[in-house]
Amino acid sequence: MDVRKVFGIPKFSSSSSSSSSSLLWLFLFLLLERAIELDAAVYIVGDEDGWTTGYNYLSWSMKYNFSVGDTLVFNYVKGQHNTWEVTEGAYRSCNMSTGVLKQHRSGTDQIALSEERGYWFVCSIEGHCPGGMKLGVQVTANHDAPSPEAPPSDNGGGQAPPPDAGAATSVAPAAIFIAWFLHFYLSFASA
Ligand SMILES: [Cu+2]
Repeated sequence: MDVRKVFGIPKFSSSSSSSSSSLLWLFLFLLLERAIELDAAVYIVGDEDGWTTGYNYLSWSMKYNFSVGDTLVFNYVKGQHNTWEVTEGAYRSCNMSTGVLKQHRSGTDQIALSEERGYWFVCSIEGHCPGGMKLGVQVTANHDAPSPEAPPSDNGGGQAPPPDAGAATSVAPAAIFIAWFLHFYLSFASA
């Protein structure tokens, strides 16, 4: 008696289609993972102006709703600026003698907003924080949380809609279709 037949264990050595099928599912898995990632937004701080002096980052931050899973990217010429994550107190006072949480200085600092809380960033180069190189963002639970009415804002600013809600829902069916198509294509190719 062939034990593999009883338990339905595939014979990998004799079947080429089972290995291509495994690759197919890996491909599908990667596509779906990518689709889920697309639900998280990446924000270039200061948009095309980047992280620099003479820019109003308070106005910039009020254009968006930041959610857990999103990423902030600080772009600047390495050595001319930096990105220090600090406490709210250090952010407000621009006094970095205490309250420094993390120091970034790569020139393309990518900061994952992984927690539901306020994040506070400054440039520590002398004069830059008092000159406006400071950013505070309030990170909320997620994009899809229902918000029947815009919550009251202490800034009185308008609420911008989430920038990319729904991106994942359009990519996932496409991934399934591509995998389905490849499944039949590979069946033909290996026949
Ligand atoms: Cu600076």
